[in-house]
Amino acid sequence: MNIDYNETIPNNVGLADDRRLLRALERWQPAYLQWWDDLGPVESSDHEVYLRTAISVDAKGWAHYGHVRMPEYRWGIFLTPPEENRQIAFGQHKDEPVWTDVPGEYRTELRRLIVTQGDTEPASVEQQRHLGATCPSLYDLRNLFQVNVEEGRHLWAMVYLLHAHFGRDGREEAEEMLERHAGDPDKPRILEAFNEQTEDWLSFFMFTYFQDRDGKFQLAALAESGFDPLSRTCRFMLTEEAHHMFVGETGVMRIVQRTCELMRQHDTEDVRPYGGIDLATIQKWINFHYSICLDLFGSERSTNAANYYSMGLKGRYQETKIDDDHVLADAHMMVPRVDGDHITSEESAALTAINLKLREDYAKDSQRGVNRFNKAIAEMDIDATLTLPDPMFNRNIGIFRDINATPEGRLIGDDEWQARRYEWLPSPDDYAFVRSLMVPVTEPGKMAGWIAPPKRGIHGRPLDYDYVLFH
Ligand code: BYC
Ligand code: FE
Ligand code: FE
Repeated sequence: MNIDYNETIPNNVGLADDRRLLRALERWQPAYLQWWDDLGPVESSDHEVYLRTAISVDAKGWAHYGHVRMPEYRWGIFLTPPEENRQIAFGQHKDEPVWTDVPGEYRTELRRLIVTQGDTEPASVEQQRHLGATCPSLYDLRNLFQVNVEEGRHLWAMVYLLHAHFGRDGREEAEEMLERHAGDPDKPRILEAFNEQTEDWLSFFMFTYFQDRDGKFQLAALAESGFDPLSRTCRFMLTEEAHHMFVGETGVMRIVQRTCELMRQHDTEDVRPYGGIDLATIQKWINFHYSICLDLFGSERSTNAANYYSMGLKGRYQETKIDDDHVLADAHMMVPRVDGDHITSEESAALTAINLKLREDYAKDSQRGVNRFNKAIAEMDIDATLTLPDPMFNRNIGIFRDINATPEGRLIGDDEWQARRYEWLPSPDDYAFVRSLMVPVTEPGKMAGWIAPPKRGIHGRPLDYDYVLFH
């Protein structure tokens, strides 16, 4: 299924045959471009960036690579091809044919899921807009912009669903996607972690490691949806998402490597005087980003999540590979419980614990990359490990929101939390230090001193390739 680039909106959904829909999207397009200009990557509109663009939805060779100005990027609408006779895999409509139109009785819930998903995409672009000014290399600058244009496309993916399937209120929601802004006190983004700032590259790599990974898990759960257009669009988004996580994991890995090199070279843990980011600081960034991302899964017990599941709108991670009845009427799961000054757990209906299940799958996936960081540290003969903080640490949503705990999971009082939280989370001084390292490096092939070079370039290009051309 190839994509027609002669269209103003590249797509594989037959837009040319639906004039009403095409006109509605063509009306939204200038507002999107204006938003990109106002709140996308700063002072970047003249750069020519070596970007990949989707030209087909086939797993093999979907991408074309070439230098493009970002405002001219071909944002489009791409769904994976429909699976013949696909059936709903879970919930009370299990085994019924999937819906190609919105089921009227679930319209509100479905719209809400799509809006929440869509809202995060432009939010991340807004959060990252200043990073270009302090890139550690051209290679990294290009990766930042690649992630940004694809998050922009993810917004298109959700806006298409709203326009195509939700009539007037869908169009209104699409407009509001460009009116809420990350960190705006009056019109903030919907989910809390999407209102934080991402002002340094350590934060960017943590963001793409942890927050884009929430994207991976949420998209995977929505890819199971009985609403087939949502499922198909999420399936294609997941192929793009893999690169975002590659950027995050290799970015953190390269910082860890550089830190370990400096530790060995100078025989000290305190590599700050040598322009490196000490492991203790990296750990604080992990503590912060992981804990705010756990909040993105919602409450451990959630009737919303139970409803989404029973209605067949949002499944579990890899739903069809799970060996159970996919209805969960009688299934149970242990859910933590705060009992005065200690934590116990209690049996809860698995249906209401759907968010917790997804969060636990996310935690396992997050841990795997951390293990790889630790392996690299050990291979450099350094006796240190990075860890994910306990799920009780620094939480604002769910069971643990009203308690304080250390990263090891020891409950503490408010006084101790106030006195010690900057032992665990980035302090203003830590931010100031990391920001002091953020000076732009834009000579092809050169790297900032706090990060190791990548193993290889993009799409077979050498490391000193002109990944971004400035004009
Ligand atoms: N912040 O039943 P509950 C991505 C609200 S990332 C603020 O516990 P539910 C990306 C909730 O709305 C993936 N509010 O939770 C990554 C509800 O409000 P009401 C994004 C929150 O609904 C990087 C109340 O609290 N996609 O793609 O089961 C770069 C009780 O809710 C939060 C999705 O999230 C929060 N953290 O689950 C770019 C998928 N958590 O009803 C992109 C779609 C909860 O009291 N969204 N609340 O008004 C969902 O599936 C669900 O909305 C959530 C929340 C999992 C987020
Ligand atoms: Fe995305
Ligand atoms: Fe992403």
